Amino acid sequence: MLIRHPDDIAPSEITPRALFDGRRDFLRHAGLGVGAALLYGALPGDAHAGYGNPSLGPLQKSPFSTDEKLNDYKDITNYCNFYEFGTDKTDPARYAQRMKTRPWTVSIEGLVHKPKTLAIEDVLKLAPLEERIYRLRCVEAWSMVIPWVGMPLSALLKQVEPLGSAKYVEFTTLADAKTMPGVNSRVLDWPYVEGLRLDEAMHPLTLIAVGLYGEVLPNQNGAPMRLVVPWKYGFKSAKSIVRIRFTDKEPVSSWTAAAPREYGFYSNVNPEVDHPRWSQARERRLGEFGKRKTLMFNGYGDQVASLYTGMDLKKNY
Ligand SMILES: Nc1nc2c(c(=O)[nH]1)N[C@H]1C(S)=C(S)[C@@H](COP(=O)(O)O)O[C@H]1N2
Ligand SMILES: [Mo]
Repeated sequence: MLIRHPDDIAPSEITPRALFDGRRDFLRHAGLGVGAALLYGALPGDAHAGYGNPSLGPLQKSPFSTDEKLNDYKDITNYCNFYEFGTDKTDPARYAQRMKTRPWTVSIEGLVHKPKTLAIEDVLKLAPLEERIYRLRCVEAWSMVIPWVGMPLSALLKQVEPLGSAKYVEFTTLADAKTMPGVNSRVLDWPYVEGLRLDEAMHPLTLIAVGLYGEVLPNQNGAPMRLVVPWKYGFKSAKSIVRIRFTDKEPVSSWTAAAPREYGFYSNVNPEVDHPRWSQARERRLGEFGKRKTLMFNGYGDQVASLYTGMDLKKNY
């Protein structure tokens, strides 16, 4: 699998947007769905590119992808939560260009045999890059369908050989007051921290995303690497990760620290457990009028419900 780096890609290689959109429409109208997309994806030179960032293609297609209509690149990159840049949805698009994503390292440490600090270039070489089309469901009751590019988080975690005593994984993200204006405000305790149970972290659906729409991840979506945990509320998917730590204690995430009654450790998408201040039964898909029903585990129950057998999900919200 050839992984190309931003500098290797000539502007002439970038597929114009119309071509990409045209192909998607063709597939949808022909009713061919994911099967045909698999074939197309295997063709050399296929790249869902053309929005401005360097292409990451060619990409493997994932059987875990949904075939729902994708949200526009514009919505995905201009309607963001990244409080380090401000709390308005458009703040990240406006200010995140200041963040420096090269050089970038992530340290993987804690209860492991072989702690490591990896440069982002080395992370990109750990596994073939895949396209994963996932639903993202924010706790604020909106949702999107996003064509991520990434690799299973497990590919990264295996590098350090976790100890038997490791039960949880904690993610810490960048907090640089010089380039991130929101870090000077008190909305959250910085740096942003999130956590998963080890089995959730190792689950094949759990993704380290490095791109979207076939291109390098825009800064506002968490460049150069962010977590994507599609069956949990969006805030579990930490952006711009700098440290991953294995622990034997449940990590305290920033949102839980800020409001423990509102944001629990698990934060699995669950239409039956309301946020104390609003319902989680329905959601608005960006670009649609009206609301649709929220699905248990955001629709990923077949794959993940077994992680929680015997647990009371009203208590473990
Ligand atoms: N570092 C960091 N990561 C973060 C956040 C944040 O404020 N800071 N917001 C979270 C929330 S609430 C959501 S819904 C998703 C949004 O991801 P997107 O903007 O790429 O759609 O990022 C999550 N990751
Ligand atoms: Mo969110």
